[in-house]
Amino acid sequence: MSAHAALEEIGCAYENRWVDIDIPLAQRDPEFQALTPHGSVPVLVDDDGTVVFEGTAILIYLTDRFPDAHLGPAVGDPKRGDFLKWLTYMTNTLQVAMQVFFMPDRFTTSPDGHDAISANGIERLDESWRLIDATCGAPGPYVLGETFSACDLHLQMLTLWHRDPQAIRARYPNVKRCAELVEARPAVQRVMRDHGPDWTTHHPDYPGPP
Ligand SMILES: N[C@@H](CCC(=O)N[C@@H](CS)C(=O)NCC(=O)O)C(=O)O
Repeated sequence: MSAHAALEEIGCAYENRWVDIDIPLAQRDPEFQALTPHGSVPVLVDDDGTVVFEGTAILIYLTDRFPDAHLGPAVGDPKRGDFLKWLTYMTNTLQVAMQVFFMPDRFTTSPDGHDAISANGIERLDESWRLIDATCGAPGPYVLGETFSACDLHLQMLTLWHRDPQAIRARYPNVKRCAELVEARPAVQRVMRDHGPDWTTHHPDYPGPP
């Protein structure tokens, strides 16, 4: 959804193709499989044939490809480092904590112990959200401070990967403020409508924030 929101913010022409990830990888559209060997969405195909998978890589790619959209600091801007590090942190730490929680079987070869792995995922999630909350709070209101960027699109999306997004937001008030600012943007509202109305039913097993 964050990659899609970036395209809407940019206002360029694009075609959206939806992929059913509830079916096994081998049965997914062969064209999709050829584009993204690990089978995950999203994947972007640019007009010149460039293929980019990994959500945050797409955000960085689009930020650089469309500088006039101001989705993040350009190379040479002192804020560029913050932009890269927070996008990377969200994808390789916060999202991984979500995987530990939601998919414990991917983190052990044993059929036992899944509950303990998920419990660890919840702790890791809390750690990551607290860190991001502190960042959005000082100075805030955005991840990079006063300036909106693609980091905020990704952050807002990740707040929805919970059974009860409002509970997550109540626990991390600076994250809440940032997500609400993002959701006030017309481009994001259009994308959220496209992605469906009820995020809270996506992960019915998630017990809520720790
Ligand atoms: N590291 C990837 C992970 C994206 C991701 O978790 N995609 C999920 C849907 S939200 C997916 O495609 N899952 C299908 C699968 O793993 O088979 C990214 O950030 O783009």
